[in-house]
Amino acid sequence: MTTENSICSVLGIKYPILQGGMAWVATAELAAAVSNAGGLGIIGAGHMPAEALKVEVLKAKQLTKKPFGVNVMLMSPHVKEVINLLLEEKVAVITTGAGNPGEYIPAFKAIGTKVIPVVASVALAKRLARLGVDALIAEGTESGGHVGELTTMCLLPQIVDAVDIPVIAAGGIADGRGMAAALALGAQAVQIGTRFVVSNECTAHEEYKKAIIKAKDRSAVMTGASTGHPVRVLENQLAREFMTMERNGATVEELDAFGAGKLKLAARDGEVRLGSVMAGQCSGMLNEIKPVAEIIEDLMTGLVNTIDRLKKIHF
Ligand code: TUI
Repeated sequence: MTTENSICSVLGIKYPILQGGMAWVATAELAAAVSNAGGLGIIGAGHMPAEALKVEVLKAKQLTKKPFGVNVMLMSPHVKEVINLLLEEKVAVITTGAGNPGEYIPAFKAIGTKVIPVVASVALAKRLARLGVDALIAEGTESGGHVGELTTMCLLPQIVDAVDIPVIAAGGIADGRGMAAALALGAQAVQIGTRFVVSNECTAHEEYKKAIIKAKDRSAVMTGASTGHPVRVLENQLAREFMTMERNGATVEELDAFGAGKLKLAARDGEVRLGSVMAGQCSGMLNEIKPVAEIIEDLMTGLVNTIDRLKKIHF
């Protein structure tokens, strides 16, 4: 099975699989397991202060000698100090989410760190490609957490056609069939979040993992569309209360205050009724918790089998 392609050589990885940098969920343990298994593990910085993130980065450096990345949430109040820490620690790959990382690109480029922003629109993809980013992650609304409006199926080919740099597909991909579909649409690699949450190495609370395993096709719903910060979560008491507040005309400030701290409550404390269980629409197809290495093996075997099946179709 040879899957070496240009994004793999740029990132120094064996398989074209990046693990989503999920806040409160993607810790050093998960990131290192993914990197050790041949993908690119990514620590989710979320709203962490720089000192806390430094602990995670140093832990990941202990747990793997392979490259790994950090996802920077650009809405974080600590974003400036987090960027400085990542420059100091010379983390190999930075992905960014929930904003425009333009002002930080020159400093990372200067030290050879690969910068890969997550985008949910063609306009931002074009703007960032012009600024010299190394690749882009086109994230469809199927993803968990903070999302855009377009589906992976429609967003991905439009971004592939609009830029000359490698594009990584995210949103709705949880098995080899999804990987094949993403590659068919022009992606060079995939970024996978929810599938890696339900792994042995993920340090999220067991109740969070169980909620994903229990989820059905329509369990992942979008909240917060009225605040301009749409967030996909598994439906629970919190999601229902949030949607009721939205319907009753709550202000953005009220909704933001209500949502604060709820992801930690679910992911760390295991409060999956009153916490925010961010997860993608693919949750319904996930039925078991497995080691990361097996997940990656399944993805690659499924990818190869799908391509073989497609090759046998004749028209
Ligand atoms: O960032 C994500 N997903 C996230 S961040 C997160 S942390 C959080 N915690 C509590 C409430 C809300 C979030 C959980 N999940 N994905 C990457 C992503 N970025 N998706 C969409 C975007 C995006 C959206 C708008 C990127 C840029 C953008 O516009 C920037 C501009 O200037 O046009």
